[in-house]
Amino acid sequence: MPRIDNAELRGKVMSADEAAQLIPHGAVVATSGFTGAAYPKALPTAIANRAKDLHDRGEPYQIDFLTGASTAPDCDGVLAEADAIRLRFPYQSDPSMRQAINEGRMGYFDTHLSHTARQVTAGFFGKVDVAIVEATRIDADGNLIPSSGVGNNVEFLDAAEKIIIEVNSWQSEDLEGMADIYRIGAAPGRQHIPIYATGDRIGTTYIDIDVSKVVAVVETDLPDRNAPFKPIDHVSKQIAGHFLDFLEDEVRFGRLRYDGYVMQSGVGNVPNAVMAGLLDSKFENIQAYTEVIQDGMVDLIDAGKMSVASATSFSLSPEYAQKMNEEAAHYRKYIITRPLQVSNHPEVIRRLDLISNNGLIEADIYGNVNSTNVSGSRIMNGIGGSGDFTRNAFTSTFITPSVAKHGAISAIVPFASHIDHTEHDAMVIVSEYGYADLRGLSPQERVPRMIAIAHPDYRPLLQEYFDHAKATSPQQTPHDLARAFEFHLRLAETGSMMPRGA
Ligand code: 0RQ
Repeated sequence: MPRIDNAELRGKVMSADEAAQLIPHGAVVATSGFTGAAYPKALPTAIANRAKDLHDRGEPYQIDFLTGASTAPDCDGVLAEADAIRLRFPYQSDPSMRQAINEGRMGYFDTHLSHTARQVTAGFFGKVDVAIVEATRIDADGNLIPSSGVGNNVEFLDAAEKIIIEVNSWQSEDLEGMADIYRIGAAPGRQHIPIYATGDRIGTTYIDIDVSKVVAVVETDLPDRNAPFKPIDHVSKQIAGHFLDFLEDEVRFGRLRYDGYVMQSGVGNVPNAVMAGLLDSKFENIQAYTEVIQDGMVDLIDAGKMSVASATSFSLSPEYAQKMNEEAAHYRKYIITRPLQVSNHPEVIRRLDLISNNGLIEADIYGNVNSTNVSGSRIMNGIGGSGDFTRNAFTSTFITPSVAKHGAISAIVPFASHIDHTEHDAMVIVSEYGYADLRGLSPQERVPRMIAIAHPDYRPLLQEYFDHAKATSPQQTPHDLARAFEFHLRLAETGSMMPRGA
């Protein structure tokens, strides 16, 4: 089948450089792209080159850049390096972009991903001038067949004044049938989302668009650029082991069954180790209602352990992305890609009673969690979907090594220097020393559990802080505000949270 099956849109084919000329300085540009998959591959470089040329001539050129979530070096990376972005929204994880944000060269704001499409269509970021969306194919009616992710594409295409489509022939045509496109509608009169089980399909396999808004179609043949995972290290294995102990204990307490565990999983080394552990576990018919499909889920599907995985996009290593491409006709029996508003919707997450599992930067002794800002200031990535799932899960869990930077930083601190998930949302925290089950406990009852999963070197310091805070401020949540950030202050002054000579 031709990749561009619509005659009118075939007539709009042009080069990426020509299409970039249609995007003026100051434009609000909303694109596909979610965790290294399905992002536009040609336009970002063309826009970056345009920005560099204009900057060299002393002329301004910057756009506001809205996406589904993080993209890749050939999208977020090139645009950040060219200083081509004024404001970026939402989630990013690119090193060059992180640097530009933390150096103040670029504005950045992230929020719970389930809210982002609504915020954009409501005009929080001004009107959307151009949507740039990757598709695997355009059908005869001009509908888009999504590539390796859906993200905010539907709402961006609906909201934008102009549309540019990148048709990427690297993406398998067999991806057709994987997507389940459903518009959640608008209030007043918005209906419920009729997903009652993880694998329910409620929409179409394509995105219908207003063809008259399309100003350019650009043909590409370029791979998604996901970073490969690090090999699973000893600490990750230990954390995964404790997480699996937690699941086993949930079965013992009658809160979970070996059949039909519904998971959400953040991305990274430790979540991958958890999935590797599940391969050898007693759990069967595992289901994912999550944000991204990862290597570990593909392994679980291959092993017959996972029956269905629902997400908005892929976050696969290059090797697994290649495999997905080659065997998409097989995997689409197990995998559903949905609009971000649906994959992360609180209504469905609540209904499915799932167990969420995400990474963190630091947690404090009372269970407040920082996922985003190192020492309260330096952005790492963003909150992404972690809040959507943490707030609405049946049980929310977080996994973390007890220390970062070879022990110079403790992941358990007296007071989190930035709080993304409050003590009201965070329920279970897992490190290589065990799991702290905070459910049903008052703040002070939580402290010994949190200290028990801290690194042994930091436990006496945390205990001393708590004893001191309790003695000087014997209230519900004891704190001595003059000392609450002493770990962070010491880190800033000496490069380590550990006192000299300790
Ligand atoms: O940096 O590689 O330079 O050493 O942070 O840390 O331990 O490898 O863990 O990859 O799971 O990332 C919270 C960032 C954890 C991630 C965060 C440094 C550490 C290392 C990575 P180096 P690890 P992870 C759905 C879910 C928010 C979004 C989310 C995240 C690097 O999980 O972005 O959950 N979460 N989305 O050394 C200084 C500390 C640190 C620290 C770790 N306390 N201080 N540096 N690091 N702790 C997916 C989406 O929403 C798209």
